[in-house]
Amino acid sequence: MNKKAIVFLLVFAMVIVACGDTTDDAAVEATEEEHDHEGESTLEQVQERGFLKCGVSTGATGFTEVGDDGSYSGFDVDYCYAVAAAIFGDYSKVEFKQLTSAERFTALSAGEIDVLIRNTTWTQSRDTELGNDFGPTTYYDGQQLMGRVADGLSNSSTVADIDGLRVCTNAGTTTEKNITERVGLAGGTIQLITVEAFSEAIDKFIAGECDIVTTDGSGLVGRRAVNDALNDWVIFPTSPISKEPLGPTYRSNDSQWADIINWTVYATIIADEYGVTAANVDSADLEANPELGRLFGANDGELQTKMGLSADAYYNVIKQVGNYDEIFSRNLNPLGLFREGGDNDRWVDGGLIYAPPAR
Ligand SMILES: N[C@@H](CCC(=O)N[C@@H](CS)C(=O)NCC(=O)O)C(=O)O
Repeated sequence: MNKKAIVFLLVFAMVIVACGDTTDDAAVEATEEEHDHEGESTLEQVQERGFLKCGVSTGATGFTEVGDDGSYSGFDVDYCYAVAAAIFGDYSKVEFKQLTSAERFTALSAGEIDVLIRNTTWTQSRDTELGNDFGPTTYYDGQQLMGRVADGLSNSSTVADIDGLRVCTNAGTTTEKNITERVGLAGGTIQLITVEAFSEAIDKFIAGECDIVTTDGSGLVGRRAVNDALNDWVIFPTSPISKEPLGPTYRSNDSQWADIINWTVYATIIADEYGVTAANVDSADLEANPELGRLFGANDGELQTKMGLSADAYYNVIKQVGNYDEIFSRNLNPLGLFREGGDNDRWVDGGLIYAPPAR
């Protein structure tokens, strides 16, 4: 530990004693580590450490799942793997940190993680007040509600139909703010019950302790898909009550790091535009498609090396993790979530998934 770090820790310890407060060991360690690496870029810190620290959710079907063997999978998890593939040429060099909604931004600002990829909605206050910057939206979502047919609810119900009901969701989310605002506008009142992890909201829902659960539509579809108890539950309204653009989040004013994350996402989108997949990337015609050539390392890979990455960084992303469509399809199609005709379709097909040119 250098001198600065020791002084910092002493001052920090004095503040804690003075306030009679307790603190989170992990946050102290993370801050200590940050000070040890003062002057180093995020990329240098990650490269020196040898792995990426990626913040994911405590469990969101299709987005972050942990198998019995401790292995991670899901749409968000795949984007963590993609960033590791870009940096190390090895997608597996990731340490996942599961975070609840309420914990996520503190963990990011304390340096406990390098990037947050956790069904996180890009909002103005999170962008401007909380010290975050946001990468490209990887999944365009919107908030919906789930309730029981037995309570007279159907998929054509609206927020006006939940007056007087008990509504469960997790804390620290756009979800809790949106529902309160929308119910108020509809002239109703609800009893809002907030829990720490969304799985607790589902447990309460099943136990009959709440009449409605609400979160991003994908979260509801995911839970319903894997839970027999929820088969006769309906998701409404058909048009979501909010916009929830989900994507990677990182500390603000970290331009090189932002570029690395952003272009990892764009690389998966560009590869999808050309139909280049993990299986066929080695036979892609890079001369006939110069944009692909540049993305995959032509001209000594100057587009990538100028960002601090190896020339073949984005080739590795596609080879090891796949393009946007592969990532979407393998994780979300099994739940009944499809791109076709929706916001997550390619821009050329009427959707919003679009990348700037690799040039
Ligand atoms: N997109 C919203 C909601 C995010 C959220 O917490 N979603 C739930 C439902 S998918 C979740 O991830 N739960 C997992 C957890 O609580 O860790 C936000 O950014 O505030």
